[in-house]
Amino acid sequence: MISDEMVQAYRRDGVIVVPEVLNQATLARPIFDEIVRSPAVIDILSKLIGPGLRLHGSKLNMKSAQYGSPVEWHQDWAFYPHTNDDILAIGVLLDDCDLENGPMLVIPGSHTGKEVWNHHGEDGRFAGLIDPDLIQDEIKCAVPCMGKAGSMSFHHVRALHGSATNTSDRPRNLLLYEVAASDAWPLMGVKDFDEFDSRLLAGGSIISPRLTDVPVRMPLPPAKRQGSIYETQSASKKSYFTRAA
Ligand SMILES: O=C(O)CCC(=O)C(=O)O
Repeated sequence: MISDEMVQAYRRDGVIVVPEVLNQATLARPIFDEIVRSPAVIDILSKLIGPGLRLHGSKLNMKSAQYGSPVEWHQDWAFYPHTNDDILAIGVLLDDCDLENGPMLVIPGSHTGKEVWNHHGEDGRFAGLIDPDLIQDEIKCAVPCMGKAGSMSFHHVRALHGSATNTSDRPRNLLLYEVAASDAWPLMGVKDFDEFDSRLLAGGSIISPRLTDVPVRMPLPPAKRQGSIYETQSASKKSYFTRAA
């Protein structure tokens, strides 16, 4: 795994890169795939947006104790508009979550609006967040998604949400899966059809997307630092939540 030359290089340079300490199978963390494909989760998804289901994406939002960053108010729909909005995100609580460790805050009913909120900045580029001054009334209605570790929230792709800094002395780790009805096709396009279909969770391949009357603003031109939601939102001069010093 590590040669004598590498040991010497470490002693000489103080730094080395050891290739492939973990193999691809370990890195792929099949447990994450197993969770979203588990019968209990598929049963809930089928009732909410099924029967055909496709994983759009997944990520782990980690908020460390006394620090973990806020996520500014946004709709996931602004990031990945589709031909219809039968799409949701699952939030798997990996830690017990309460008001102090930065729960996700969701504004009930906000997913039914006729318009899509503007997520662009003054420079005309996608900013991944809504100007908080424009949604003061909505913010007052926000409810926290709290529970014991192992609980899961499911929020509609057009639901307005955000989350505050973790001010507690406990971590708050949230595993997110974005799941679409399999007949919802991403308006940004499908680059690799086989890869697209490999993400089917239930039902077969679909090549006739279902089009519904949904309000859309494309997330273009991309943000200056387009990347994770934290990077995408970082260009904005406005913020609602207070950051740790
Ligand atoms: O981590 C959170 O609390 C919010 C996550 C979120 O809204 C997102 O990543 O889209």
